[in-house]
Amino acid sequence: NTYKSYTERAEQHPNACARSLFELMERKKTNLSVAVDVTTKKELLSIADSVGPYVCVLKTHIDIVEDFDKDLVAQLEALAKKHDFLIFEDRKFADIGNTVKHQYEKGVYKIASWSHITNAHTVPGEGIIKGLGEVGLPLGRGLLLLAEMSSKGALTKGSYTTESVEMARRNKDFVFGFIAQHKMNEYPDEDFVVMTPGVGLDIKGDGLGQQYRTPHEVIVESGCDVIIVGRGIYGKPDEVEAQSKRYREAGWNAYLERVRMHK
Ligand code: UP6
Repeated sequence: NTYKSYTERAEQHPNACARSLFELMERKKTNLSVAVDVTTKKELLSIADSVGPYVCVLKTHIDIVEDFDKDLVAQLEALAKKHDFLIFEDRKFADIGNTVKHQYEKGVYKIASWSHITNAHTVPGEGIIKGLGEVGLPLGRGLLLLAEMSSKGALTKGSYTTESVEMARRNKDFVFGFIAQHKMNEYPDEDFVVMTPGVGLDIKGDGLGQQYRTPHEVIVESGCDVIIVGRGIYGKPDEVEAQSKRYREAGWNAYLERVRMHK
């Protein structure tokens, strides 16, 4: 399934969240997700509005925003409608099921109420998926599992990764894919979405362990589906739009090449 078109994958996907993502990617001709890791409401909204036309998913770290308020969420939701993108709060939940359930639904951020997609580490075991699912499933939300991280020395490898994939297989109603560095589909009937951070065209790392690969490496060579780009896009404030166009084109061309190669 990795090598089919996003349209074909949308048509046959059992998970509603994956279906709407694939449809949206084809409609807007983009497999780009921008990670907007800025610390003020004003910057977050301004970047979201600039990159909006070029992305399928806007990725947030809502807990780094110094002046977070309910209005920020309302405005993000309005931008998601205006530009037709999904919101992905990159919360990386990592606790027992009962705790993450509250972290997802309650507290200051009420993530489940506005974020279409969120993600979780698998280190606590499957209870984390069950806990998050109690909140997210009735709302039609989707979950990604962190099967592999992009950073140097990450422990997410070997049996950790393969067992994470097994957990996803057992929870396909809620889990529709992974944060990972290569495709995870192994059987003809399975179609996990792989969203991949650690993507950059100009540099190889950041001095704090991050490692970058190109959209071509990620999409064509490794079979991932969505490229996640942060500082490569918002790093130079006067180039946000130009860089979004550049990464969108690089990601989309890589996807077209992959579909052509496997026809
Ligand atoms: N991210 C990674 N690697 C992972 C998982 N998540 O970098 O394995 C997230 C970071 C950041 C974004 O939390 O929001 O992806 C990458 O940003 P960058 O492109 O500026 O490095």
